Amino acid sequence: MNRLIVISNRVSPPTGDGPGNQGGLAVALSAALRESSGIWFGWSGEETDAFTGHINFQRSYGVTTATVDLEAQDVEEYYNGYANCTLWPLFHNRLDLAEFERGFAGGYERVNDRLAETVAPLIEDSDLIWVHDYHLMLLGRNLRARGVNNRIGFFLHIPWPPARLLESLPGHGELFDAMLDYDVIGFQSENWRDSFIEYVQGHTEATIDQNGPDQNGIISLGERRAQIIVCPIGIDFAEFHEAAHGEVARESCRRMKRSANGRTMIVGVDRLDYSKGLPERFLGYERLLASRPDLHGQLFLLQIAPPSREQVRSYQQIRATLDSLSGRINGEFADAEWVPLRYINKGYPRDALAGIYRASRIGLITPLCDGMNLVAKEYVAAQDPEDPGVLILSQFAGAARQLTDALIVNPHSPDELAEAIDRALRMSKKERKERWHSLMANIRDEDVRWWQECFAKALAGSPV
Ligand code: GDG
Repeated sequence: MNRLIVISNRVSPPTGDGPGNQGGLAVALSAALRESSGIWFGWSGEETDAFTGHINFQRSYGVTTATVDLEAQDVEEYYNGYANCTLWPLFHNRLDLAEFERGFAGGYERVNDRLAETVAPLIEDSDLIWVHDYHLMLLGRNLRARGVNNRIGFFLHIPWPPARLLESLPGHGELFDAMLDYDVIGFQSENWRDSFIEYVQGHTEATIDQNGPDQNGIISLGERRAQIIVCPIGIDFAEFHEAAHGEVARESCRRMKRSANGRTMIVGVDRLDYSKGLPERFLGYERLLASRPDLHGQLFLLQIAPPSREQVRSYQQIRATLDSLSGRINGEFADAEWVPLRYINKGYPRDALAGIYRASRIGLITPLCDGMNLVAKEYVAAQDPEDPGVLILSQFAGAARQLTDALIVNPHSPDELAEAIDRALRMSKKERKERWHSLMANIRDEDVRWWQECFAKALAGSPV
């Protein structure tokens, strides 16, 4: 078995916490790293006065991690700047929020180069290298420049934007060209793959051969060839299922039901991010309350939204918008005995979250643009098979391509959201069970280990 080197912006080694308290990605990558005696390399999350490239090696639960500190300027330009203020908004269709600062692009190039310089000496000839996400799109190129000829794969966790949007990015051609230094490029869904191919066809000299066995395509430019794969990430089904049946989840479910006091509960769980469609979700819920006074006092929406990227202005703005919208909705509709919207800016342990999902009749997951969306899958996995809830899912989440038996909605339309909630409230138990069984089959079969194996196979050069 070849040794695996995983490279990602941040490293999250196993913590040894109980079932359900480690994210699925960390669990899947840790298992693969453990089995191949691999290394997980990335930024430590810490700042240092001057970059030294000193690597801090640690071992936890059989996984070796190697992390480096970055300079404050690196963090500002590469992470807060190019990753979070340029690429993230642009790749999530928010050109209006994207900032195109040369300093950010310079910082991104510098950090991708520094990380390549630091990790290159750790790489041995037969290692397979798996680079993750939009923070590190140039890393493969920088490794090649240092003579690394190993197979290197890249997986994009977020969407690839439509070509007409990517065109707005200064230096988009170089960014794309650097992608061809990867042997494998993985996307979460066919939609993002198609946008990538649209860009290749309309803006580059590269050619695409889509006649291979997997139909996704091989992109060639000169001597370079990159295989495209679609490989949707899943959850750690077995572990999440166990967590959902554990004592913490059961107690959290009981407490939520007690607190609901007979009212129907709708749940949303999202990092507080403008891509997740939270204002639009609140407006759809408000539309329902405005048009259906008979529902007042009968239901409530619990929105859990732990703050994220608080240094970035657009995140401060979305938080202020939501504070004001939630205040308006509760001000208008609440009475002394009922609050229609419970809006919470803190996170919960994952096993407690599983209990909250289970107590909720409806999972309302309506991002405006999302690479995949794992909350949708967790919600389904946590349901009671005898009385499952209904998943309402945005058509713009990568997950919508797999979870076709959810109620699929356009998250921009308050009327469609209100109608979908009404339909979910009225759905018979028989229909709920049928839909849930079909959703579960996908979530169980295409779990995070399936995803990891699917990518690893392509990376090893085997047919997917
Ligand atoms: C990116 C892409 C893609 C949320 N609140 C709490 C909590 N969470 C956990 C959820 C879930 C995870 O965070 C969020 O994952 P998502 O997939 O929904 O979204 P992103 O963070 O934007 O992730 C996305 C993903 O990468 C993987 O490829 O699916 O499209 O944007 O697991 O449960 N966890 C805990 N408490 C909370 O309050 N413990």
